[in-house]
Amino acid sequence: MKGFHIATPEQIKAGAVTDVYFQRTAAILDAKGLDAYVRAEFVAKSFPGDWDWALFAGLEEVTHLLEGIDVNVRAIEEGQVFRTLEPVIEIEGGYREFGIYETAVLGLICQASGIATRAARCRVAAGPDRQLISFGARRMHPAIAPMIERAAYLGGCDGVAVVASAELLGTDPVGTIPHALILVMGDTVRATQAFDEVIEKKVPRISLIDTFTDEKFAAIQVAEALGGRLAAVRLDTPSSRRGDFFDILSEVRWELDLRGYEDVGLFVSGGIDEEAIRELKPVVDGFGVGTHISAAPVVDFSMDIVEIDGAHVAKRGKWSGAKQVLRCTGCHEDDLVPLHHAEEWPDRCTECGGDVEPLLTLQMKGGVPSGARLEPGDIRARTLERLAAFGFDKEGSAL
Ligand code: PCP
Repeated sequence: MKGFHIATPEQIKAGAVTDVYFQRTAAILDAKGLDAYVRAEFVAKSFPGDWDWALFAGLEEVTHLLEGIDVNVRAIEEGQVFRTLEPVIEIEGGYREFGIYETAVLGLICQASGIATRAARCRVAAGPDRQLISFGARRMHPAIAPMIERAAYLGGCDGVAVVASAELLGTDPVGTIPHALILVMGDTVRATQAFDEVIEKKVPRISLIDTFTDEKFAAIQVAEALGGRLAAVRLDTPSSRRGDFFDILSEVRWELDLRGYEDVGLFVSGGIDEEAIRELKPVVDGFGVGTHISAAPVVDFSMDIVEIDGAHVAKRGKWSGAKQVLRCTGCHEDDLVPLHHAEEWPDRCTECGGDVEPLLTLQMKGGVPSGARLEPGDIRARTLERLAAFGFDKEGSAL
């Protein structure tokens, strides 16, 4: 029995997680004594669904993967907004140095960027005042739960549910109580009281109220049992039993307020997506989002060689030449994508006269990381500032 069906970090670092044709390419080039000094860029030609922007994530692991390989890397920062046809990474070096890592580099940024983007879209839908928690690790292979929830956190989730993920992020894991506890103890109030007695006081008391009876009555009972110690009630009611979820939540809200429990929040989970967040936001204080974020569609990046031994070369359908992405820090209107070696770039935005900043910056030289290393919380804070700068946090903003 091999154990878990996952690649080890050593296998990934050794380039063993590669499509076999890259290994065969290396063998052919070696047999022919050939190589070339290239610049290769990673670009998404399209986005999933109706996305017209995406959030970049995965660079920290790419840097770890390539550390020690004699290449230079330019990249945009993690948590940066990007658009289609804008390079997010460029690797420069002998093709034989890094060609076999194409599979792994793409794998590290496609999935993470999709998750970060979904989390950012949920963040925008929820607005700044609603709690947004990653609840979806259970939908994916446990080996990558920390990566998944790091991307969800960078994208704007306030917290993550998985202990190992929270350790990676340096945060406290966030949770409530499962149906299993209530079923084993046989009663929602008793399970909530046990939670209150046993669990350390800093953990918010959030009771799950949809196991046995109508949510309204369970909410009142747990509020009366815990009084001011009850932070919120969670409704995770499966859609098959939900009926009009907004009406149920409004009724629970009414009954709690009627009895003086205005401070008891409503927390929802189970099938929550951006649309549900927008619909329920008027009456909900927090969202636990699982599958919608953790099983986000991947961003379809590809790696393309755009310069060989200094000459602009690209395959059919791909624009050759090493590039830069220029963004106005004022209006954030359409980015410019000039040649990296362009003699001069515009330093002022033609739309608003604002400053123009190059997004692709040096992250590695000769296999030695050189970019600033930020903590996840700082990357997340920067992401939220960027989403606001793009106006994505405005009510009904164009996503
Ligand atoms: C699930 C659990 C997850 C939620 C739903 C994620 O409820 O609460 O965190 O759902 P999603 O992937 O559809 O967004 P249950 O399966 O009832 O689990 P539990 O009793 O542990 O809450």
